[in-house]
Amino acid sequence: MMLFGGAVCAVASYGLLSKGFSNPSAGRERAAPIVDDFNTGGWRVYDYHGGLEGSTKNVYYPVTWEEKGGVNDSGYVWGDDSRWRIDTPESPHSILAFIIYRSWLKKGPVDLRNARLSVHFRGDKLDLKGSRVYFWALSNKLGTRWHMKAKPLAVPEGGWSERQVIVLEPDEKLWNRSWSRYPNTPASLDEVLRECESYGFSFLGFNGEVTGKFAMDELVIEPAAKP
Ligand SMILES: [Ca+2]
Repeated sequence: MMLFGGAVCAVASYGLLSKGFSNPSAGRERAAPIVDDFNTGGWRVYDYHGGLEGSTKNVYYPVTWEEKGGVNDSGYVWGDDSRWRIDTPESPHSILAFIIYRSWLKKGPVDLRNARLSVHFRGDKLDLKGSRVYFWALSNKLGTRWHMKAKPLAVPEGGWSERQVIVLEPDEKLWNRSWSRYPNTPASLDEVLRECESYGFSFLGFNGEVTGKFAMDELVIEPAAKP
């Protein structure tokens, strides 16, 4: 079953092709899946002003990479409260615990409309302070971030979650626009997902700064086929 052409070998080991990833769009153009197996690190943790009140400086700390201990004892990454900070310009306030810009990888924007995302999370002494974890997407050019509020993701304590799957449906009822650099002309969800330049996972709904260790592994994003 050749869902992704030449990239099929890269994802076959993740079991995607045999676990409900149907292929209703055979024959239509589909971008290669984005596979972060974290066997070489990557990603960062966002501290929106580095502790300097009034600063507009953005601080991105590297995640910690572990060679083993992830899913099937593979490599994985984690961040903790020594690196993240509550992002107060966001509504509601967020903590952008995991963040990546495509430009860091020297790659252009990606169309995430109707993409299928899967990921594993783990918490260790993670106190969510009543929050949950959500996927978010950003268009830097249009200066707008949306969070997929309808699809919170689980973070089990002391062990890895199952592979969690969400479909990034471009339906604004399922999302919350949490920030815009241009409040009078924020970008629509469709615009942000169509040319997504940055994405990641946030804590939302906390009653204080989330503390502890938050780990991620085997993130796979499969762009939808072009209509
Ligand atoms: Ca891994």
